[in-house]
Amino acid sequence: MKVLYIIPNFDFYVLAPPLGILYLSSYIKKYTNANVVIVEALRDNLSDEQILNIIEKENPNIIGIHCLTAFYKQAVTLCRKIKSMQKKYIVHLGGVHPTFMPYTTLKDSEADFVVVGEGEIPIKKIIDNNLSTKGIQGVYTLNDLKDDETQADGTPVKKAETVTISGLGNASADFISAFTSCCYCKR
Ligand code: B12
Repeated sequence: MKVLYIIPNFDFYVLAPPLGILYLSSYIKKYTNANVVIVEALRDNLSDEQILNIIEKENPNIIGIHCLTAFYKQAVTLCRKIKSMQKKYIVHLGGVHPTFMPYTTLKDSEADFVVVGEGEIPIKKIIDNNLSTKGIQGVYTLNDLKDDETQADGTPVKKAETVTISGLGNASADFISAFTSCCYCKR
């Protein structure tokens, strides 16, 4: 099983390690037998066509696209391009924007599903279930939703289950931000 994550390219000047995707990658490697490939299109200034070539070469079982509002247009355009490739890949989006606008994101992107909230537990369950997303908390297809806040049965959209970070006990954290020396510099 191979999971391929993409950080889309957009017109931006700040480069930072993609912490969310790195969390997902570490979790998958620790708790499943799947391989992970990360395509850093922002760092490597890749065009969509170059990304599609990498996808063809890597031939992943499932593709995840990181999505903030700042590069929403690029993320949904890329997703639609992947969905129109000859091979039918399973594609999903996650991150801040799909978390608060899951229905709109699904409609705009034509993704198979979105993940609302933290992605670690949902992706592990999806891999364990042989890529079935049925009944996994925080995972939504268009059939599951009425709008951005309401599920098809009228109840509110629920976030994914939360990973408890070792050392923090049951305390909640809004974010964890970590910096090392610049890993993108060759010096
Ligand atoms: C630290 C931080 C930064 C750092 C980044 C450091 C780094 N190494 O990544 C810096 C200062 C560089 C930065 C820059 C920007 N940031 Co910032 N940042 C944050 C902050 C405080 C924490 C992010 C973080 O690392 N979280 C921890 C990781 C583990 O969580 P995560 O990234 O959310 O990922 C989890 C889930 O979202 C999900 N997930 C994420 N991606 C995917 C993909 C898939 C496929 C799946 C299934 C799940 C999934 O699973 C992950 C693991 O649980 C958040 C606020 C917050 N509380 O989250 C704002 C925040 C994300 N930033 C924000 C913004 C606007 C920006 C900028 C656009 C600002 C600007 N105009 O320049 C840039 C964009 C940079 C970029 N290239 O993307 C907004 C985004 C709002 C939005 N609607 O999208 C936030 C939410 C702050 C806010 N409230 O306004 N940021």
